[in-house]
Amino acid sequence: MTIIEDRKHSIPSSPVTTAPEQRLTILLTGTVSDAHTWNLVFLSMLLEEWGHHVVVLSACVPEQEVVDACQRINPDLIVVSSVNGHGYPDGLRLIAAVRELRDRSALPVVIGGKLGIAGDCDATRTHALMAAGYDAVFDDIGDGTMLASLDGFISRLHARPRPPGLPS
Ligand code: B12
Repeated sequence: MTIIEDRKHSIPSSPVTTAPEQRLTILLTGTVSDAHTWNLVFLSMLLEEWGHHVVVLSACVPEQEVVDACQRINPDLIVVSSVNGHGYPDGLRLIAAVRELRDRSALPVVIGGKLGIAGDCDATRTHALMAAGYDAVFDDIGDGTMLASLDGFISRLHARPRPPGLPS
């Protein structure tokens, strides 16, 4: 009960009146080895509450599936969630596959969760994830700030004009 109350206070309030031009299409995915799903359920509900359109690929998603979804959906942002402790190697493979899409070179991609086996991802690995192509790394170090940081990151993005024929 206490934990739920603590988390409630650390989550930014929901801008349910997000202006249409600020509404992002977000591709939310787990990583290839990660079977956890409540992280994805939680994040999808939160991002929707913040006013965005969320497409969820679920858990244990092969990199190619993320790449295919990226081509199909043309998201404004990819959010990768990993909590099983293998976020670093999984995350590196995933960002390498996404960054091979030359026409998506400017697509923002972030990763977060419980990224390291010991419960956190050390600074060297965080920098390696950034160097590999992530725009932000949100490691769950238990201080409850990561969701506010994600909110801050997203608020700096603006929905790009969408090519005709793609889902809004
Ligand atoms: C339930 C659970 C399971 C269930 C999952 C069922 C399901 N359908 O999801 C089962 C039993 C299947 C499971 C399996 C395993 N689990 Co497990 N599991 C948990 C448990 C108890 C709760 C996870 C949960 O649902 N939390 C609720 C969701 C809403 O929150 P969350 O996942 O913590 O995510 C939060 C943040 O991390 C953040 N977040 C997550 N992603 C992102 C992304 C971004 C961008 C941002 C900003 C934030 C963010 O937002 C969420 C809300 O705050 C945790 C321990 C715990 N108390 O957290 C262990 C835990 C995650 N599991 C763990 C492990 C090791 C495993 C196994 C490897 C165990 C094993 N030896 O088989 C396997 C993994 C198998 C695999 N292939 O992935 C470890 C991971 C250790 C680590 N990261 O260092 C944990 C932390 C337990 C522990 N303390 O050791 N698990």
